Amino acid sequence: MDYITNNPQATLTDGMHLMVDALRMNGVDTIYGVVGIPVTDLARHAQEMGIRYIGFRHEQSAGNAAAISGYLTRKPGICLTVSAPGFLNGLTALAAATINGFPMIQISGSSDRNIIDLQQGDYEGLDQMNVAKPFAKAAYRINRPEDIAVGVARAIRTAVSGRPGGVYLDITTAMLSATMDAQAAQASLFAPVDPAPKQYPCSGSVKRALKLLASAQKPLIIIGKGAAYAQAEVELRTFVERTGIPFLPMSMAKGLLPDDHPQCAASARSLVLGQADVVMLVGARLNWLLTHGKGKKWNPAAQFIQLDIEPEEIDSNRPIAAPVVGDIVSSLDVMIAKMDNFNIHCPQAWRDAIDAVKQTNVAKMQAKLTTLTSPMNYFNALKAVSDVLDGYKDIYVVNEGANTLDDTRNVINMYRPRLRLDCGTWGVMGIGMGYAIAAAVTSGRQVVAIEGDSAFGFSGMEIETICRYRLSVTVVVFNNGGIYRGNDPNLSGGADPSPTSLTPNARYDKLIEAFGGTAYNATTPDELRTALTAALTSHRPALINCVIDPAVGTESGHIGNLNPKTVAPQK
Ligand code: ADP
Ligand code: TPW
Ligand code: MG
Repeated sequence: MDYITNNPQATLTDGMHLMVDALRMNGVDTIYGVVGIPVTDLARHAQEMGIRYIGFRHEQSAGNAAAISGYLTRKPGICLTVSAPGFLNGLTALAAATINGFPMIQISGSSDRNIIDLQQGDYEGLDQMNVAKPFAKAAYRINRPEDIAVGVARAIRTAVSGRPGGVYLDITTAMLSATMDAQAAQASLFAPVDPAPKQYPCSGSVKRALKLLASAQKPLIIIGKGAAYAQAEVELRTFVERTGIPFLPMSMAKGLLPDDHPQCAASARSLVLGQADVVMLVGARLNWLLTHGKGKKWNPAAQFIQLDIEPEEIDSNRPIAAPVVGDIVSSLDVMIAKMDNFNIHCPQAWRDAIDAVKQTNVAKMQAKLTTLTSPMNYFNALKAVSDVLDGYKDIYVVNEGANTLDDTRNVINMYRPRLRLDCGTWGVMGIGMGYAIAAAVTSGRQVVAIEGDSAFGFSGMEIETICRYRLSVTVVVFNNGGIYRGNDPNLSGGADPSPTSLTPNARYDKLIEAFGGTAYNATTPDELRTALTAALTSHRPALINCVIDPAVGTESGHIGNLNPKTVAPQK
């Protein structure tokens, strides 16, 4: 199969072999995918040439794996899919990656253009590139082996430059088998130079921002996953500690500075949002997660500084008094260099007010965590998880669900950058196993995935993938028998389960036994602590079914207010 690439005498190569050469030249070391016509040989050959191929059970999980690998490594994660249905299965992950600002490339085989364009009904025929366009940062198609080098380079540069995102790269069946001169093919290959260049902010914008910050009585820094992606932890720590300003981490930015940092205001969130007079956003958008920077959660007189690489983001929801457009590391570098010219500080009264609220809220939380119930609730179960994870500060924590998501975010402290991976900007269910797999594959480290029982179901079959590749992943299923709750009635009084119900008393642990992983069932915090400790010590794939009271969840977790308000029709 590989005679052309390995034989310098050969005069011809083809699109499939050259595609692998181009990926290797660009440093691609892993492909996440599902094979079939027309990409099976491509995956085989990539593996043969030293690229790790991780085969999934569903393309959406492969796409999620590629997306989070892009977030973690700043190199685009590669997802390989077959035509039409495989492509569409992966597209959800590509769209979510674009929304989250994660660099990935979905490479999909596609069928015969002549047949597709005349809509004559090809095997798995779909006009994929045009379908992908609205869901991706960009979509490109390679029609000739001669264009592979440029096509791959273009996909990489687009994925990682500016605000990162998902790129769709269409490779046609005809292109994969089309031949070209092998020497010319090798000569055509290149890797893009500096695909994500530093972007310094202009000095006027930095001065404007520092001046505004110096005028604040109640300053606040909000850190988003853009800062985590930018790997700005060193600069951020310098800036935060030298100014003394409190900070609030967005979900995936937890750990960029440790959650137990004295300036962390996470447990006084309502206070700081409600009172801050100057807010500096660092790689965080004013989207729904921050109620668009307006409304009753915010001080109406607050003024904003925003550090972002994407100029169009500025003013997207409300006026920004001091935009700083550039990459976060460069922007913070310049701000740090210039900060001594401004009297930036944090008034003691503001710190004291925050500390007082923190103390009260931490005490309230402590009481919840230590109150035992039978069955367990989210808080006493999470206390058990937290007790164990405090000894594993380098572990990845993947997290999805509603109550399981919100309560875990609040209870489980993060101490290191980029270790918390969750549903992200869209609040997507189904990222769990894909993210867990890629975190384990890219780092070689341990992963714990804390999953609502509903959330787990979206990617649950990938536990077979976890077992097949013997990844050190422990899945903890918070099993309350449903979406939000397991005890909702069917309003008709009929026999069918309610829309939010799942099987009561399901044993998710039994699933992993089928594939040789280790199964645990935990009904008390002590059992959970013991099971999680054993699972992590073993370094083997494991699943803990964690039995949670079906009655304790809240509708939609912390965002029940987003449900449409309806009234029953008058009878
Ligand atoms: P969160 O959900 O944590 O609030 P968002 O995803 O809403 O964070 O915002 C991340 C922001 O960070 C985006 O607006 C994106 O353009 C920006 N961003 C991403 N990478 C960089 C970077 N290297 N430098 C500057 N801004 C970045
Ligand atoms: C792709 C809607 C939001 S949260 C959730 C669903 C289905 C599951 C909540 O139940 P879970 O957690 O996981 O058991 P818990 O602890 O509250 O019981 N489809 C997609 N994404 C979303 N967000 C939904 C549906 C949803
Ligand atoms: Mg549930």
